[in-house]
Amino acid sequence: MRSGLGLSGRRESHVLHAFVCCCGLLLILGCKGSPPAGSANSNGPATTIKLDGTVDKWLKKTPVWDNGPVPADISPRDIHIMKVFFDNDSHYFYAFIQCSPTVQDRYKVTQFSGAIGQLYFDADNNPETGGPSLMGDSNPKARGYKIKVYLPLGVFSGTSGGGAFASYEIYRFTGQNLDDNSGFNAKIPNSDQDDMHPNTLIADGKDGVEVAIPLEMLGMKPGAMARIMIQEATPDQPAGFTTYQCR
Ligand SMILES: [Ca+2]
Repeated sequence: MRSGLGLSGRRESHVLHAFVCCCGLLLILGCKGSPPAGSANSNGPATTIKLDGTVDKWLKKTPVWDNGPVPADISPRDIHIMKVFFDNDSHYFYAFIQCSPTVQDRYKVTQFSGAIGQLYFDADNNPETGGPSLMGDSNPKARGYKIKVYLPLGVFSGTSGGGAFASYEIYRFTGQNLDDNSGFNAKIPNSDQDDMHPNTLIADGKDGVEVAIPLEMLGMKPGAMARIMIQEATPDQPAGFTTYQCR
C-alpha cells in the first residue's frame, strides 16, 4: 500500500510539474509581445502592420501628402488619391493610400482594369542622379528617381462571379528607352504582389490600399532620407512630392 501511495503521489507530482511548466511556457510566450500583424510571405518576415485597407491605425500620423477630396470633374471610374501615409520597420516600407472610390466601389461602376497610380523613389535623395524629369519640364522635384512602384488594378471573372483586386509591380530606372515610360523598364524579380491571393504584401479595403515593400527593393536603408513622388493615374491631377526619413 505504501509503495502504491508513493507511486500515485509521484504521478500527481509529475502531472503538477507538467502543468506548472505549461503555465510557465504560456507566460513566457505571452510576455514576448503581440502576435505578428501579418503573415510571413515569399518576400520576407511577417509585416508589423496589419494590411487590411483600413485607415484608423494611420490617423495618429500626419499624412505625407494631402491631395484633398475627389474633384467634381473626374470620372467615377477613376480613383482619386486623397491622403498618403508612410511608415517603415526594419524590413518593410509601408504606404497607406487613402482613396475614393475604393477598389471595390469602382468595380461596381466599371469592370475594366485600370490603375491607382505610381510612387517613385529616390533613395539617394539627389535629383542629379537617376531618371530625367517625369513631368516634361526642368522641375528638379520631378527628376532623379530610380525606382517606380506601379499600382495597377485588375478584374477577374469566373463561374461564381467576378471581382477586382489591387496589385503592385516594381521597376528600376535603367537609363534606356527614355521615351518609354522614362526608362523605368527593368522589373525587379519577385516584386509582383496582388491581393487576390493570401499572404501578399498589398490589401485593399474600405478606406484605401495598403502596401508593404521590402526596403531592399526600394534601395532604402534605416536612417537614410529618400525623396518620393506620388502620382495618381487620373489624368491632369497634381503630383505629390515628399521626403521620408527611414526609421
Ligand atoms: Ca537620385
